[in-house]
Amino acid sequence: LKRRTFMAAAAACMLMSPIAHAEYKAEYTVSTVLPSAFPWGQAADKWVELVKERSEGRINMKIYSSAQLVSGDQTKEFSAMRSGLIDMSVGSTINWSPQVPELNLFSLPFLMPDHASIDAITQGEAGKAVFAAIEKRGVTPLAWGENGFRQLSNSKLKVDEPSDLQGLKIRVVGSPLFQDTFTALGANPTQMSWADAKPALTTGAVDGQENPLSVFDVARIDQVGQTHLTRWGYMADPLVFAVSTRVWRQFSPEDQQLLQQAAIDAGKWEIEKSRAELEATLAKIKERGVEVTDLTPEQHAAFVEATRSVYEKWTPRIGEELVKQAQDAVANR
Ligand code: X2X
Repeated sequence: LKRRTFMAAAAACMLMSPIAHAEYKAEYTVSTVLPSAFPWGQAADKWVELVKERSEGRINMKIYSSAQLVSGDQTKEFSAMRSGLIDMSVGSTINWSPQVPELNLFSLPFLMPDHASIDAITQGEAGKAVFAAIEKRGVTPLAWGENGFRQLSNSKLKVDEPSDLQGLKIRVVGSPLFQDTFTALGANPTQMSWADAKPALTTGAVDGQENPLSVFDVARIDQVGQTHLTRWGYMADPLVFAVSTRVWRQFSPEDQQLLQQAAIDAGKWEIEKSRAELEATLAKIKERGVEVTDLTPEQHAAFVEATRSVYEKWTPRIGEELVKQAQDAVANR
């Protein structure tokens, strides 16, 4: 009898222990824009897999790609997470920048010349400041991933100087900074979601677009007439693994730690993988007959000069101090 009482007490204890957390949802929604065929989707897959494994099935996440939880409007993802409509996300800094102005940092033309610069920013003081800005707005950021350096494609001509862009209709993401950058270059930018981008390229409603090589490759942008590609690397969009703060608070400290470590590991894995694949991706794109243009230092300088006004206009909106921290990180990388 004594033994039985002990067992019952132990069982009751287990039920009440923080590990049981009966109030957890059966499944947490994870929003992404790009699905599993892309590095972005793979980053989310990895996170979900690691969390499931390490929590021994206690925490289950389900990915909804193509921004379907916000009807394809990727610029609404952050607000939906903040309000708790979406539990978690692996999202691009570009898509969240309308709600978090500091995220425009990464879109400043030619701020980051290489991968080491991205890392110097995200892994340093500037990265911490960016995470604090996200946190302040009701979303808890956990780790960094990478969509990548965005390269310019079009169906009309080889682009190696700003004047080549004169009058070209370019699809850009729904962020005002992009509108400014392409306007400064003399192009005719049109904001639209990713869902609308490929149809617009197909019909010729737009002449060009900008996205990382992996996106150009997997989405087969070459098949919709995009035969010219310029590797100008004018900006790169990191991905952020994040949880709605309302949802975050419901997890035990141990599980918060588990979720964050899994995001860090998934992000590192995805960043390494997507960088390692770049050369092969480039070769594949060339094999498909796309004309790939690299800029000479002089041509590069002309693009920097042509977009300087955008850099200057947006610096105060992002925050002078944050931009300075990022510039220092790049200089000292
Ligand atoms: O819409 C795009 O271009 C994409 C898929 O790269 C982003 O979501 C930023």
